[in-house]
Amino acid sequence: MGVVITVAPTGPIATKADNPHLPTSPEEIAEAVADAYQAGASVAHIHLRDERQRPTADLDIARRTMDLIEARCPILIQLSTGVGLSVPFEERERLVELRPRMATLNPCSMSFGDGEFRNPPDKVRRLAARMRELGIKPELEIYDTGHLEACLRLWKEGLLAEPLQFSLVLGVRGGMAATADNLLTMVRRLPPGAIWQVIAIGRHNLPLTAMGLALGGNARAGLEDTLHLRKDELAPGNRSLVDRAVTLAHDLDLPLAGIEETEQLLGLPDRKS
Ligand code: KMH
Ligand code: ZN
Repeated sequence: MGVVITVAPTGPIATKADNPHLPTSPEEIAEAVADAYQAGASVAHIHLRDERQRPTADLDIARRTMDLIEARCPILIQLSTGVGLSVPFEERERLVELRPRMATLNPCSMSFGDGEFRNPPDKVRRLAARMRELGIKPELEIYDTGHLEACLRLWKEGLLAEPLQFSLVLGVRGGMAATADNLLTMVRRLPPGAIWQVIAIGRHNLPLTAMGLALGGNARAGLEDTLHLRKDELAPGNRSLVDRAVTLAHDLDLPLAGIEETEQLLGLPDRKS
């Protein structure tokens, strides 16, 4: 089985003031995603911004972004339901009504940098149930060991379809630190058959992404996770970060998963019929 590369072109916090290459409009995001697809990405993790670059769950902006991406390439769209720290859960969860193939599911509330990321248990359960109903594959973003336990409880309640797909998020202030030891701990704790990738934030992005690949995980790349290509050097766009992940996979002798293989690997319900 090949490695799934996910591009995460824009996150919930940084702006063009932090890196002028950050795509923020639907057109810029669609261009960055199409470019990443050409480089080898098969999944696009999407955050949206309004005209003032603020994170938004606006359904028109989301629809337009999805349409622009779909017009350019067949990459699998994973909408972020995390959206941004200031956006209420009720707005965030509505994004799944656009029926992306995948969407994030953040199982727990937590401190997040200088802010707070609110994911109350009853609302998480409601969102998981709705995603299951719509056949949308959850990407379970776990920032600590307790978040894994919360996901396993959802699974036992029948709210998550197999295979479970985890992102091990390391380096967010408020979540687990970006260390090799923490990554190994998390990988050891995953249930058999789980599919996973590393999301390593900031300067730990490169070594922990490489470790994740070497340990049998998938990889994520893009300006959501790091604005830099190397120390003191801003990434000149998402493509450079995706190229770097593709090179890592290639050097480790790992083939890339194309779209169909990714659909099979993740057990995505068929949408064509
Ligand atoms: N930037 C991630 C670590 C989501 O997309 O659902 C957190 C996040 C969550 O953006
Ligand atoms: Zn995200």
